[in-house]
Amino acid sequence: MMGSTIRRGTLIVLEGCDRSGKSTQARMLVDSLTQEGHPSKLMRFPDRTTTLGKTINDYLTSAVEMSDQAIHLLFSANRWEAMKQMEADLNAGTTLVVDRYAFSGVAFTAAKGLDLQWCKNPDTGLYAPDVTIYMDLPVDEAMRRGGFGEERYEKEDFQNKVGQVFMQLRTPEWKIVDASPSIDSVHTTLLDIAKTTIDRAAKSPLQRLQW
Ligand code: Z5A
Ligand code: MG
Repeated sequence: MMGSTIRRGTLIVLEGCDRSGKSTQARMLVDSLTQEGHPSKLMRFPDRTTTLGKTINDYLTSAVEMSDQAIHLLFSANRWEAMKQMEADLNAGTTLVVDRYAFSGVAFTAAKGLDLQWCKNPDTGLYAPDVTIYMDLPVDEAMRRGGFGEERYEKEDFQNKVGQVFMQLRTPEWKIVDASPSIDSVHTTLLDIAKTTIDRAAKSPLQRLQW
């Protein structure tokens, strides 16, 4: 049969500090892309629904304690356990909009003072995003949004450190988006980035994360 090759799906990652609107925007992006005829699926890390994810949730809600190294590896393993399904979805032409990924993994652990390269190693070889969108929001503005302060890492000093590591991880390919305008306005910006990336990504093979 000729001309029936399926365009691969695109891997779109949303990163950023707490309350920058990642989850809100990831949901809206999947809805708009789907409506515009791009099959899309929402994913989030940590995925708290798996066995590993339940332990991560217990850690985040301070129900259990764990060493910094052990929890770091669990967050990474929680991504690795999703890779098979992600590969299947992308090969079937489904675009994945991922709410946090390996960059959060590194930023949160390195902010505790652990070696940056050590933090990167377990996530090396994961599928690399076709685009990483960084939602940029000053921490004091984030704190005025709903829900801040209920989980382990939701403290101003720590969030500032996390933001500094994110800026060390950024590459010229990252899209830095001002997350302070209205939800609809940020959505318009993200949809534009997503559609441009979908057009471009179909022409190139999926990469692995090397850092
Ligand atoms: N973590 C880690 O340590 N290692 C890892 O490998 C990974 C994660 C993957 C839980 O993550 C914690 O795990 C997280 C990092 C760590 N800890 N911290 N901090 P999570 O993703 O499950 O966290 P979350 O509970 O979803 O919160 P969040 O991601 O920080 O929030 P968000 O998704 O960026 O924001 P939101 O839920 O879309 O919006 C927050 C509020 O602001 C909400 O009331 C919205 O209605 C409002 N909002 C959103 N956009 C706007 C605009 N534009 N204007 C005004 N108000 C807005
Ligand atoms: Mg979220």
